[in-house]
Amino acid sequence: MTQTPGQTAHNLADYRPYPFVLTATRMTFDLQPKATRVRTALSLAPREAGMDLVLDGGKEVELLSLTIDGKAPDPAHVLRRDETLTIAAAALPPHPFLLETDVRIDPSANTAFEGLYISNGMFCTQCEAEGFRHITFYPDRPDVMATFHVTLDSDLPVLLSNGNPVGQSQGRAEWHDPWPKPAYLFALVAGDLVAVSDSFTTRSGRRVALNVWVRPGDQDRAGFAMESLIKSMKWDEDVYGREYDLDVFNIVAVDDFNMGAMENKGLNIFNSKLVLASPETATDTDYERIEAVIAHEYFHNWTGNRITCRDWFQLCLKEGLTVFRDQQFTSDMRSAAVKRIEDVQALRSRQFREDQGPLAHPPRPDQYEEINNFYTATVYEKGAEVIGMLKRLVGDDGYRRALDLYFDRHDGDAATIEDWLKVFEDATGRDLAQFKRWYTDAGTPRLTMAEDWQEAEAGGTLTLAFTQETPPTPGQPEKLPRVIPIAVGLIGPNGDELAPTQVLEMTGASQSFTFDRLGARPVVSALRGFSAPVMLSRQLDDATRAFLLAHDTDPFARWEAGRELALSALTAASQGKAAGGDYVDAIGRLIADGTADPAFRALCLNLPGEEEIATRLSSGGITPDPDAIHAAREALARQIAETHLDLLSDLYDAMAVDGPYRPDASDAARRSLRNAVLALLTRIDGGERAEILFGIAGNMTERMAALTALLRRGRGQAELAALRDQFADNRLVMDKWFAVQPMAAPPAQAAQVARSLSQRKDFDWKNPNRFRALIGGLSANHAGFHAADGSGYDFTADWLLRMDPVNPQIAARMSTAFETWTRYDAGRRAKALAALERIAAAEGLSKNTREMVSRMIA
Ligand code: 0A1
Ligand code: ZN
Repeated sequence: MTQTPGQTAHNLADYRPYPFVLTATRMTFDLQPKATRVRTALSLAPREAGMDLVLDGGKEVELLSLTIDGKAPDPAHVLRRDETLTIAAAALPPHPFLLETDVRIDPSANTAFEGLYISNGMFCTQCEAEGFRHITFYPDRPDVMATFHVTLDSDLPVLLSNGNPVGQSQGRAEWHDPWPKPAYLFALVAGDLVAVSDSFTTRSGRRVALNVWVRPGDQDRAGFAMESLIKSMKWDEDVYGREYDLDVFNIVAVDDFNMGAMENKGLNIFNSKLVLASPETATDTDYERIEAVIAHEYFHNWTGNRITCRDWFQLCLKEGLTVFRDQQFTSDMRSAAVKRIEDVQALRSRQFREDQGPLAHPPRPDQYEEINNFYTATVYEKGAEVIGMLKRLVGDDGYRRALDLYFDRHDGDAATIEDWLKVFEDATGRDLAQFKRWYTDAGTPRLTMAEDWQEAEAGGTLTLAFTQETPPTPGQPEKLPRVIPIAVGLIGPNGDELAPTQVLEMTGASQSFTFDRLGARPVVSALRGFSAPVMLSRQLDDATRAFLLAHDTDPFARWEAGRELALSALTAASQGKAAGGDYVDAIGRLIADGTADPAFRALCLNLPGEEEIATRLSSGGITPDPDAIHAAREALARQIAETHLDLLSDLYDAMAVDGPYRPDASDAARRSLRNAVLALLTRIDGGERAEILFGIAGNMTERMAALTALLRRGRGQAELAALRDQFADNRLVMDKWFAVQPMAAPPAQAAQVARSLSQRKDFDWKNPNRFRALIGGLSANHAGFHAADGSGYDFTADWLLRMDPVNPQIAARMSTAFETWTRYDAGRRAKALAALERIAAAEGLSKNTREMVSRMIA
């Protein structure tokens, strides 16, 4: 990969082990908002003679004193640079020694939320990836692991750190973590907090105290998080044989958090939106996400903490695997079919989009400037897909053996992708040299399938001829073929399954597979379960797609057939061609099919998003027109509503859920179908159904659905006011309130809606959730963000520039709104480029945003 490598580029090939062994870290924090003192003692031993000791340490860490085995070294041997502290080899003993430092930091000035900061009066930390260096001087890299003994001094009532509590007295708490860990897994929390508590007994009999810590008053919204934690602990024992390994497990909800959550050993810290939920304030999607993220962070205890990464290039080793595990968990807790379809939708909308543009990179990149820019859909979601393919190739038993070997062989290690692949090779005897390209190559392979049918007396023969090709990506103009598992089934003309799913293993650039002795020509159901993250193209008429939508036994392939029908109608219509009939008829049959799973019907009724239509057009070499796409999608939705008005009205009534709100999969499925119907009907009724639902619904799922439907029609002002009056003090609901307005606004008004919201006093933009709500809300409105007059680009650039000096991680992350800019027409491209260049020209731009913008305009 070559991304405008500046002086600060890090390269995978440059890896060298740290020249010192660090065995134990002892720290004492005197927590004061403006001047926190941190005393650190490191037990170090040189690995080789004559090496300088280089510690990481941000500019703002003020060194007060330093000693080696109790004595201050000659100042001439200590060199402080902006980001490091070096002690010359001449000042170091040739044997193990104790290095003690005393530093001062100012948590109250930390608006970047990296290191130690204050959120709503509570001290908390975020150390992944390189936050620890903002707390003290340290070898801040994942392959340096030590036990931690931490003492916290503060008047605040709750004082937490990693590991087990070993002492508690007035104003002081001591924690010991016996599991050696890298600094990125360190955490502390100090605040006025209350806990929802429970316990879990592991299968070998360890009783673990569980706490979900929240601000006083939020306890009644923390119960679901606790239930999710207990389910996760049990599932990891049952499915992976992994037990928890400390006496306590703490989760803390914080309001200011750059990401979703963090797996610090024994002390997970969460964005409060992924902990707090009640029916009145959280949607079904929020509940499902809370369950999944609680599981994700918990699962990291083994895949991430007990086995960590050698360096940050290996990030997908822990993230891809942990996402894969949380996806399996959700499939087991809810509906496997629905989960798979949702995951594919998310992959296509985020990762395929990333892979197609200037930010494309392999799951294991080999170069970066700022690692925080690589917490991407490619590392996470594609990293998980790659593991799904591995599992399909080696089978369930092979996967289990490989994972057991991985945990046995690498417990306590900082491992690599090579180590990971080796356990699969050793456990199954397979050669994975070619498979490894999935980790090292960027880009989404284009897979083409052609069918050839030959009649013969002994029965017909069907040949499937596949070719694969991966388009160029930054720094990788040409790619070699990959191993692609293609799950295929054959369906007879009467709709019966003729040949059950089998996995074809494609390894060449072109390859054919033959099925013979077939009675009659079957319909091929290809890429079942989305068996590989590729774009499949095949010649298929709409009637055959409708046949697959009606008969395929594989739920993903069935949904995909409907999706393809919808996309073919939408891409045609957005280029001014008439279309839509087959899809509208097929969807009518599906709506009428009372035996079909409501969740599945909901997934089929939700039309592909405008972004997805644009991606489809541009991958076919057509310049997408955002306004035409918007108009085509609206027209198709209206056509469905008008054609099937009676069916839809009946379904809307039939799907009402009685009784108290439950966030389980079956009630959520009925609500999602009903809400999909509401979205269609609101396009042609006067909005009455949505207004009534908003007024009577006792839960946020239905209220948000009703509000969104109304805003799309340019209505909903009274409902917005009602929501604000009721929830002005609830940050999480107000985030939704800020997000939905630019997102659902008619495109021509979207930037203006966002701009006027940004002038409100309660647009507390330094809070990452609030910033993401508004700025991300606009970029989720495809035609609004890409408005031809450039208003969406300008507004977004203004705010990225404002955020960058305050919180560079958030600015850099949100800059991905521009990542597809090159696929639009010349007028839009010129305006997007001007906005990006304006950002690039800003004085003092952070390394984070600079890297992103320069990759985007390279
Ligand atoms: N490891 C966490 C994600 C995470 C990454 C970076 C953070 O701050 C920059 C925070 C969280 C996870 O996968 O959940
Ligand atoms: Zn993770």
